[in-house]
Parts: sequence; structure tokens; C-alpha cells
Amino acid sequence: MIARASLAGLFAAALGLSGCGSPQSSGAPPSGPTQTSSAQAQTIQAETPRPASPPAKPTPALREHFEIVRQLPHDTAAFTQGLFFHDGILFESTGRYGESQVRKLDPATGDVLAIADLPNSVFGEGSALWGNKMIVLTWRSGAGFEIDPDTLETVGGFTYPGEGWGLTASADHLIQSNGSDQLLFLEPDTYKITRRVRVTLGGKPLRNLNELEWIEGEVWANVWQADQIVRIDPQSGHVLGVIDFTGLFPLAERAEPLDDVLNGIAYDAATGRIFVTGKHWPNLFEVRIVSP
Ligand SMILES: [Ca+2]
Repeated sequence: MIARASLAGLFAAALGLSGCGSPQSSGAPPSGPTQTSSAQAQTIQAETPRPASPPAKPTPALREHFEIVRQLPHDTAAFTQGLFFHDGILFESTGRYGESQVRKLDPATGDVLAIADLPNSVFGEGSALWGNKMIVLTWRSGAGFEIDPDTLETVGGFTYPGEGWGLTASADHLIQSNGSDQLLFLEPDTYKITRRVRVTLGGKPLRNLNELEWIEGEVWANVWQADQIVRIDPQSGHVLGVIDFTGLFPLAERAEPLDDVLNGIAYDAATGRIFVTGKHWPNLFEVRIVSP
């Protein structure tokens, strides 16, 4: 089990919360987490700072909540790893070996409009649009896919170092997560890493950054196995806000509570709509964020 006591405590302290999470031990922070381990954590965790970390400078993070605007059906076979909005359509990438796909969804009905399989040898991860291509990462194979968003045909590919988790696009970069506390900024045409930023919550590293979304100059990130989404300043890496989605799809109703976690954020810049879902979740939600 991932020990989460010390981390949950830090998260609570950073937000001025009490009773946030239910610590199970006081052990070390997670080491080498994988997306298929049996670790359990439902509260955002900032790990104990490493000795080489710069001095902690706590950054106040808003605690925010949500309202459901609309609830749409979502295919429970979809192990959602990437979600974004483009040209009136929701695009989704899904994971697990032998099950990984890219999909187009109708944002009005949730209907699956098109599906294409990724090779059985890869575990699909985050995705984003760059130019006229849907870019899809994979977990541990170092293989990226370039996909035609109209036909969902693979039209190109690339390789990259390390693990692929989340992906999104700003005006001038692709932004990748890899399960650590870092966001990687990639030059979109070469996929070369041009910058890294360490993400901190209350001055402490926040690991397990997962699915990403660029929203109005911020990077919003799922945190693996947490029911919260964080809003990150892409320059400083500071978490500006923590949006608590506890209860959106109650843990007790999830078939595989350890795996079926909140993951997937899409932003429709034209209308300001925000969509969220999770791995194997039966619903996709349009939500409105409520700040204090
Ligand atoms: Ca996204």
C-alpha cells in the first residue's frame, strides 16, 4: 500500500483543512508508483521534501468545489487517460494493454462517434491536439502517436524518454506529465523537452501528476488516485487551487476502486465548458467550478 498519512497531512495543512483523508500509516512517500499497483489514496498528497529540495515556501492554495451542469453517459469500458475538446467534439484516449483506443465523443449526448484501436503492445495515456494532429502518449513504451483527428488514422509517430502520463497543449508547447512532480514542456514539432517545472503544493512536491488540461493560462491536473484536480501556475509550478471532486462518483460505487479513479479534463475554450470523467466511469460530467 502506498503510505499516505504524511502526505495527506501536508495536503490538509497546505489548505488549512482538517480531517482530510484517512491516513493509514506514517510511512515513507510512494516510491516508483505504477498505474497498476494496488496503492490506494483518495486525497491529494504532497510528498515529504527531499533533502536537496529548495526551502519550502508555502503557497496558499484555494480550496474549490464543483457543481454539475450536465451529466452524460460514458462507456465503462473506457479506461480514460486523455480527454480534450476540439472543433465541437470530445476526444478521448484510453489505456490498458490490448484495450487502448482513441475515441471521438458527442459532447451533447456522450455518444461514441468513432473508435480506433492502438496497438496491443502499448498502454495508451494522455492526448492533446497540436496543429492538425491528435498526439497520444503511451505509458512505458516510449512511443508517441500522431493521429488524424478526422479519421482517427495513425499518420505518424515519435519516441520520447521516460514514462508518458498526461498531455496537453498551450499556445506554444506540449506539456507532459510522467507520474512525478514535474511538468515537461515540449517543443511541439520536435518533441524535445525545453523546460521542466516542479509542481509544489504548499511548498512541497506534488507527485503523481496525471491527465492535464491547459485552461486560460493554467495547467489543470488530475493527481493519480486523488479525487481532486489541481490548478497549476505553469511558470512557478505552484498549485493555485485544489478543486475537490469528492462525491462526483462515490468510491463505493466504483467496480475497481483502486483503478477507477478521477481522470480526464477537457476544456471548450469557445464556451468555457469544462468536462471531467474517470477511468471506467459510467458518466462524463460538464461541471462548473465554485470558488470560495
Ligand atoms: Ca485533457
